[in-house]
Amino acid sequence: MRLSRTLSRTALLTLMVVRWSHSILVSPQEANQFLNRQRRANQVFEETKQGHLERECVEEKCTKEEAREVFENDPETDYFYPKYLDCLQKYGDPEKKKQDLVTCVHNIPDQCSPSPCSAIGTVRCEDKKGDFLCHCFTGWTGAACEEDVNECSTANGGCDHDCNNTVGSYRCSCRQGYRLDGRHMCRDVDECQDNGVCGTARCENTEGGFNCSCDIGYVYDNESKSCVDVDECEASVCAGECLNTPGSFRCFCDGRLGLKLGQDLSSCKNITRCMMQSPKRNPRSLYLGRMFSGVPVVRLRFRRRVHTGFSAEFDFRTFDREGVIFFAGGHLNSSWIVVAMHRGRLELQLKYGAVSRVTSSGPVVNDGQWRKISVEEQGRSLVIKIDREAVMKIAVNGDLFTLKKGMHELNLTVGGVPFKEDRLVNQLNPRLDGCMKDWRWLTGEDTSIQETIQSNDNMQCFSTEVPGAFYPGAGFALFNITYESQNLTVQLTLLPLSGIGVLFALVHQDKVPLSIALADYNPLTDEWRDFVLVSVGNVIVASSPALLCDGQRHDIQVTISGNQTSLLVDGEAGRTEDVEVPTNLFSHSSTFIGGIPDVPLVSTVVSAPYSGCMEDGSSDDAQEQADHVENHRGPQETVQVDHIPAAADPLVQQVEDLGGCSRMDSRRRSLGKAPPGPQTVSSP
Ligand SMILES: *[C@@H]1O[C@H](CO)[C@@H](O)[C@H](O)[C@H]1NC(C)=O
Ligand SMILES: *[C@@H]1O[C@H](CO)[C@@H](O)[C@H](O)[C@H]1NC(C)=O
Ligand SMILES: *[C@@H]1O[C@H](CO)[C@@H](O)[C@H](O)[C@H]1NC(C)=O
Ligand SMILES: *[C@@H]1O[C@H](CO)[C@@H](O)[C@H](O)[C@H]1NC(C)=O
Ligand SMILES: *[C@@H]1O[C@H](CO)[C@@H](O)[C@H](O)[C@H]1NC(C)=O
Ligand SMILES: *[C@@H]1O[C@H](CO)[C@@H](O)[C@H](O)[C@H]1NC(C)=O
Ligand SMILES: *[C@@H]1O[C@H](CO)[C@@H](O)[C@H](O)[C@H]1NC(C)=O
Ligand SMILES: *[C@@H]1O[C@H](CO)[C@@H](O)[C@H](O)[C@H]1NC(C)=O
Ligand SMILES: *[C@@H]1O[C@H](CO)[C@@H](O)[C@H](O)[C@H]1NC(C)=O
Ligand SMILES: [Ca+2]
Ligand SMILES: [Ca+2]
Ligand SMILES: [Ca+2]
Repeated sequence: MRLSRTLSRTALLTLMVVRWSHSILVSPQEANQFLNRQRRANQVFEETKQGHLERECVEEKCTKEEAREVFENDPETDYFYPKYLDCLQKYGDPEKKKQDLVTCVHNIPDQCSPSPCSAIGTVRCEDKKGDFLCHCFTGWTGAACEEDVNECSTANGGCDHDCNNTVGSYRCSCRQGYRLDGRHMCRDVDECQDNGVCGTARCENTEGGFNCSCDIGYVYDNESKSCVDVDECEASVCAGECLNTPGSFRCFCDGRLGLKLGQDLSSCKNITRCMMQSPKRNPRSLYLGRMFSGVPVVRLRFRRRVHTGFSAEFDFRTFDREGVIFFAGGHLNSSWIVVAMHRGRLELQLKYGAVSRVTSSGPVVNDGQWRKISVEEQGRSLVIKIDREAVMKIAVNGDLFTLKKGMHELNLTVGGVPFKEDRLVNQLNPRLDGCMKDWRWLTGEDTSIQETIQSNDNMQCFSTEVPGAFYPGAGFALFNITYESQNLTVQLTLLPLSGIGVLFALVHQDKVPLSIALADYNPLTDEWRDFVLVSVGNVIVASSPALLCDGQRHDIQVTISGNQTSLLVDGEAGRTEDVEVPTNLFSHSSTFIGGIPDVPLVSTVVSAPYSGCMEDGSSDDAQEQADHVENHRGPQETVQVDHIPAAADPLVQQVEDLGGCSRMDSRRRSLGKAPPGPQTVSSP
């Protein structure tokens, strides 16, 4: 057939029919059916015309008029006839090559044979009267359907994103992050479906992309495909020191400079005392422990024209076990007596010329109770009474007074001796943390000493009885305690003046393996309120919210026993975290009370020195304790099992003024600054 000549099967197979807003891919079968329908309608007319032409112009030679009868129109006749004459000329002898002539003539009137239409863009070539019409597939245009339609030039070809014109068609494409849905629509690709796209980070699908995100404090690293910690400390986020932590950071302010962390967790603020005033003092009392090194707090000199015996009477109270109450007499080589506390009892040391003697007798009196003590020369005896009951009666041979230019002279010092303490008959630490009131020296009223004390707060005792040492909020006490067991109990009784401060700390090199402190912020729970914190380094092990700065005494007990840490504040158990305490470091650590030394700020939670009264008692296991104490204190001392560090000598005490709480252990010695000189008062 002729049509099959013009429309090759291979061309059909490649054709695609594209319509305006939606496209149809026409299968070869569908295309064939469509073309066959068109062909059948044409065929009827064509075949009639061909028969006619055969008869009129092939079997015999026709004139132009005869030809017009076949075509029934002029344009086709005009088109046909000259070409007919050419055929005759070419294949003129009808007898010889009839078939060639037949073919030549038959082909003349069909302008679609051969087809002038583009093979690829044409559905069908329609033969017209002396003309032809190419019917184009969608996507093609032009007289011969040879021209591609640029679909993209109109409304972007209906494409969501990009339109790419192609020969005979067009193609929509999508920008990165999208994929084609159908032929025109672009849909977001859910990249998170691919599990590896963000590695270990969180994947969030977004329109046109995706986001690998991390928790606050972390940033996504697209190289390792993971979340990495932000080192906030690289930017100066802290007014004080900065510690970077996984996912966060912590600021530390130097408590040793009086600073604490502000509520914004980055600025530093001044530490203020919660109790603006020190505990009330009794202006009619004399505090004996004010001087660190045990020099006297009061010096008196008596001159009498008439000889009298020595007598002294006073009320006295102490928790201290050791120290000088008073000295009376002349110079070192003449006669003198010292009344002291030793191992909790009264002790009399005396020197009359060449004779030295030490006597100790009576009950234990360092229980914090007031006692009336009197010392009196009666004839050739010295009688010492406690609460009017004689506890010592010692025969003496000599006079405590020295006759100088007709005057009987006597020196009297309180709270210390007027010479070096190593000249005492029986060695003891002269500093006595005790309180005296209602004193009568040599029966005389002394108004000048009363006036001096009343005008000087530091010379007075606190009126409330608070056992323990006074920590003024500067410095610390350092003890040499050997922890032989890894079980530890620390017992503290305190009356704080500030809600922030280190109570107890074990320090090993730059580390603080254990600390007990008061704080106004708990970094673990992020709570701003008063806390007792037990920490290992800067990690909280136990905590207890407790308002301790209320003018009352409070008890804190921390026990570390095997794996267990417990915190009791006034008997109430605190919250304990599941943190292992490095008990193996205890034996290598130094014990600091009331503050920490110059360790890095970030190595512990609280660095501020404690301010207030504190009585400390910490121990390792009781049996260990006893052994340790005996080694430490020498065989002649008794062992006080419930009070180990308090019984030990501090090596360094960087506390400026320890006047205060009613008990200050006498064995504490100052290796720090020398205290100011004693108050000297003369009496007639
Ligand atoms: C458009 O399509 C042609 C043929 O498929 C391709 O070669 C060309 O890269 C495409 N251009 C764009 C911009 O997509
Ligand atoms: C990814 O998420 C972060 C945090 O939610 C946001 O700041 C950022 O703009 C997001 N990026 C993209 C590309 O969505
Ligand atoms: C990581 O991100 C940066 C900038 O955002 C980019 O220049 C780099 O090519 C990305 N690397 C990878 C592995 O994706
Ligand atoms: C903090 O104390 C310092 C000195 O002790 C003082 O100069 C400063 O003004 C105080 N700051 C505040 C906010 O009280
Ligand atoms: C009393 O002490 C002063 C100064 O310490 C000294 O000069 C004086 O000699 C002492 N008196 C007696 C009687 O020893
Ligand atoms: C005390 O006696 C010693 C010798 O026993 C003597 O060297 C010293 O100078 C005397 N001191 C006084 C103050 O008399
Ligand atoms: C601490 O005590 C131990 C044993 O009691 C002793 O060996 C050591 O020398 C002491 N250290 C100091 C600095 O006193
Ligand atoms: C520490 O205490 C635990 C529990 O009370 C006990 O089992 C353990 O034996 C103690 N360890 C030492 C060394 O005393
Ligand atoms: C500490 O506790 C853990 C489990 O809670 C246990 O496995 C471990 O043996 C304990 N260690 C000690 C020294 O008790
Ligand atoms: Ca096109
Ligand atoms: Ca996406
Ligand atoms: Ca961080």
